[in-house]
Amino acid sequence: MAIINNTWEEIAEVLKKAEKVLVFTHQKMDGDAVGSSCALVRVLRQMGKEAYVLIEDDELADNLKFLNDGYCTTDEHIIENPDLCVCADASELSRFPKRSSKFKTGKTTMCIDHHLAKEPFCDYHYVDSQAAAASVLVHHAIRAMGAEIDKETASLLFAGITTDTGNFQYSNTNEDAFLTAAELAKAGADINHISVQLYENVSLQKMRLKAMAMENMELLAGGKLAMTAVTQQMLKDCSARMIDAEGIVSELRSIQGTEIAILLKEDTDKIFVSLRAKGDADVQKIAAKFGGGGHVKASGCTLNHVSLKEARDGLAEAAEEALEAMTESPEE
Ligand SMILES: [Mn+2]
Repeated sequence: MAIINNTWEEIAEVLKKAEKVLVFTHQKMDGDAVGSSCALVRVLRQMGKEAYVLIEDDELADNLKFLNDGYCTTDEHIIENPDLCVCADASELSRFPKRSSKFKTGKTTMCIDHHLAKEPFCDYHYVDSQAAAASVLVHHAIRAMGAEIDKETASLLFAGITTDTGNFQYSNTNEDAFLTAAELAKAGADINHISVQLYENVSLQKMRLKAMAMENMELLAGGKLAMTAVTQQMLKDCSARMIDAEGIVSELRSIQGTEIAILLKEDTDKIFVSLRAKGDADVQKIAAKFGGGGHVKASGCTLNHVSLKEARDGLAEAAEEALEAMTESPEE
C-alpha cells in the first residue's frame, strides 16, 4: 500500500493540538537525524508543549553533541502517555527498533521523512523521497504551524541539510535544499560555526585511522575500484573505535578515476561492508548480491563467518564484474 501524504495544514494542525510529544529518529544518528528531530522539539517547546527526542543510541557522535541543547533523552518514561509520537528522518519502525513499542503508545502517530517508505505505519505522513533532508521537511512543518524559526532552530535545520547533501554536493542537492538553506541563513543560522563543528572537528584517533586505512588501500580494475579495510588491530593501534571509520569510504571514492569504493570493517565474526559509487556505477546491485542493500550510490552489506581475505576477494570480484558490464553496455 503506497503512502498517501497529508497536507502540511493537516500535519501542522496535529502538531499544534498535541501537548505531550515524543520525537523519534533513526539509530546511528547523523546530522539530519539530530537536526530535524531537535529542531522540531525546540519549536514545540517554544509553543509551550512538553517535548523530547527519545533517542535509540546511548549517546550522540562527538561532532554532533553541540547540537543537543537538552532535547535528547534515553529515558523512555520521560513522557508516559504521549499525545503524539513523531518520527523524523526514519520511515520504518525497524530504524529505531528499541523504541518502536514506545512509538506505538502515542495516541496519534506521525512520520515526516525523506527515505523511500514501503508501508504507511502512522496516522499521519509526510514522506517525500525527493527532499534532500528530513530537515527540509521539518522546516516546512514548522512554517505550516506558523511558528518562529530562531537562530538555534535555523542552525539545527541547517546542520541537517548540510550533512545529508554532503555540504550541497551530492546528487540529492536540489533547489528546495538551497532555498531552505537561504531561509535558514536569513533566520540567523550560524553557518561557519556549524561547519567547523561538523567538518573540522576530527579526533586525532580518527585521523590516524584514516591515514592507516589509506596507506593500505588497493587500486584495482585500472584504478576504477578502490578498496581498503579497517581491522580490529588497526583500531587498537590508533586507539580508535569502529565509528571512527565513518568517512573513509567517501574519501576512497574521491580519488580521480575511481568509480567504485569499498571499505571492509572487521568485527568479531563478521565483516561490515560499505560501498560507494560515482558516475554511472551502481553499488546497490553489488550489495544485493551479498544480501545487503541501500541506494545506487551508497550501499552496504554484512558478511558472516568469512575471513577478511575472503570478503575482500568476493567483493573485488563482484565489483570488477560490475565495472566490466558497464564498459560492455555503456548506453544502458
Ligand atoms: Mn536524512
